Amino acid sequence: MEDIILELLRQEGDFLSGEEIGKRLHVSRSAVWKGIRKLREEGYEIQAVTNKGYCLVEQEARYNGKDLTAALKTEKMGRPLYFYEETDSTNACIRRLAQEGAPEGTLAVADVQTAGRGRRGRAWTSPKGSGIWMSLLLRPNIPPAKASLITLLSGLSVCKAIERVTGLRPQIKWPNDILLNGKKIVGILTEMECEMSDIYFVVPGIGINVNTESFPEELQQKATSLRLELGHEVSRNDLLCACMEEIESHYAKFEAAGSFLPLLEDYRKRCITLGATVRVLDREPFTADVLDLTDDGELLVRRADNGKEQVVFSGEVSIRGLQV
Ligand code: BTX
Repeated sequence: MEDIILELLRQEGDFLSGEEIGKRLHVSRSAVWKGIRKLREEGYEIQAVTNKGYCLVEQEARYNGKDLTAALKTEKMGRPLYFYEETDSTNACIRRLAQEGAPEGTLAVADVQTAGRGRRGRAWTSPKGSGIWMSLLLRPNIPPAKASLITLLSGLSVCKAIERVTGLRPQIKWPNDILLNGKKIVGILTEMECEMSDIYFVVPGIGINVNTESFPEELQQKATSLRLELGHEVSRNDLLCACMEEIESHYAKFEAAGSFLPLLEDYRKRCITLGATVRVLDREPFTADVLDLTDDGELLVRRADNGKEQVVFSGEVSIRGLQV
């Protein structure tokens, strides 16, 4: 109830009487009063004036479930949004919600993760109050072999959201890292549950270093944040909402085409791996030149040892001269 009252007061931007709020929401004045009290307890400043009613004293949006949901402009992505002050890993939250039947677009956001995960059992540093740690629930109608395209789609979307909100021009290191000045600013861990031919759900887990002021020693050469690059803070609310908008529009194109083709050119433009010499960290690692991206978002490379062309589907690729 209090969420709707907050939204109503926000939209009004002026005084609304208790009676009017009650009428619009079809509830009693005492239910309105209880809602107002709850909002005040949560820290919202609401002015009350006899004969005029209630007015929300405009405050900067806070990083919580209510303010984020109110700011979202999407139809599907981020709805509903579950906000955790602290959790182990938002990917684990979404897996639990997915198994309970949550709809596509459900988003889990945490202010701090105590067990943030990277790929292959690595840890993802997710300190409090500084980053966007979020996981999205998708139920795409594609074969499991194509699920890795969701990583590319998420990476491209986050990259464009960062461009839009900050004016910076990050680059994508295939398949899942976003870099600024050669350091990692975003990591994406995509997990899925499927059977032979069907995907039950895919979970892109996205970690963005937004306002991190400093990193632990071992990450200082590899990691950076938007704040460190720009010299000022960035609104996590604005950036999260922009990410959801970009994912929504890219996902719609991807689903309509049934392929990554409509997004390929945009991805190519930002992909730092194209044209680079890389080390493919396969079971038997090899060095290769990257020639192109295939229509399915795989890397086409020429091996240095035998000169043969080969497609690299997934896995770890390090770029010569880069620490990440
Ligand atoms: P990755 O395996 O590619 O990268 C992990 C490596 O990145 C670590 O071994 C470390 O060297 C470095 N690293 C750790 N923390 C950071 C950081 N904050 N910034 C830059 N570099 C770092 C990347 O895995 C995938 C990360 C996904 C994180 C999201 S957060 C929301 C969701 N929940 C969850 O548990 N994981 C995802």
